[in-house]
Amino acid sequence: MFDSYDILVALKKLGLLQNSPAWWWPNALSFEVVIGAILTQNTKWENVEKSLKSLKNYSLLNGDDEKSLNNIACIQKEILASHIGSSGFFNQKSIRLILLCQNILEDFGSFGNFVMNVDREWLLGQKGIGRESADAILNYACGREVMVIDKYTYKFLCSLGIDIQDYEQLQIWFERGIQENLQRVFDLYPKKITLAQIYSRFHGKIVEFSKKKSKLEL
Ligand code: 39A
Repeated sequence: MFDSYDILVALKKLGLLQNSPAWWWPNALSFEVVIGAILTQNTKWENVEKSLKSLKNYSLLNGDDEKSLNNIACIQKEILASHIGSSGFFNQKSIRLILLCQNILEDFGSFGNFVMNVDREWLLGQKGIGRESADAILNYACGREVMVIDKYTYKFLCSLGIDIQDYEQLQIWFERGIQENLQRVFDLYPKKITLAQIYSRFHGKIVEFSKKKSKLEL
């Protein structure tokens, strides 16, 4: 029987992230990930990139996390919706993003404090944030040791003959294979790397592999 360590080893040999950022998700460990995690719901990543570009062109997302958080918390919902049209469900996503940013400010005071102190329960209590978005924010924006589970990870494992439908059980399956082989996992990387980044790159590899595979199947 194989485990997720064996999958990581196999995917690592394919060099799938050669042209990707260090954490795979662009501008990881920044406020932009919070926006991207909501925008990517029910749409393709390429559409999210267009929305993020529009927000950047108008300096609403500007590389300063605290200013960007304030910008989105204070923006009119129609204006935000006009920038994120490419991501679909733009009215709903606009309202949810603004509320989320207002709640971050109200409960944490700053993005820096949010990164340090937010937990999964708080995120799941926010309108429009489910388990996948919560875990994407925890791992890719906050650098926490969490493996994101999504349709790619589910279908990937299914294609290998393991059908685990429950989100948490699937997450445990992926995380367990890594944790039980931790030293061997670290030995796969030439430079020092954190467990959080290993999860992020592992998830990224599965997404990139799945996207390549579906293109080949067309
Ligand atoms: N589906 C996706 C993605 N596809 C992605 N990238 C490519 C870079 N990200 C960051 C999130 N979701």
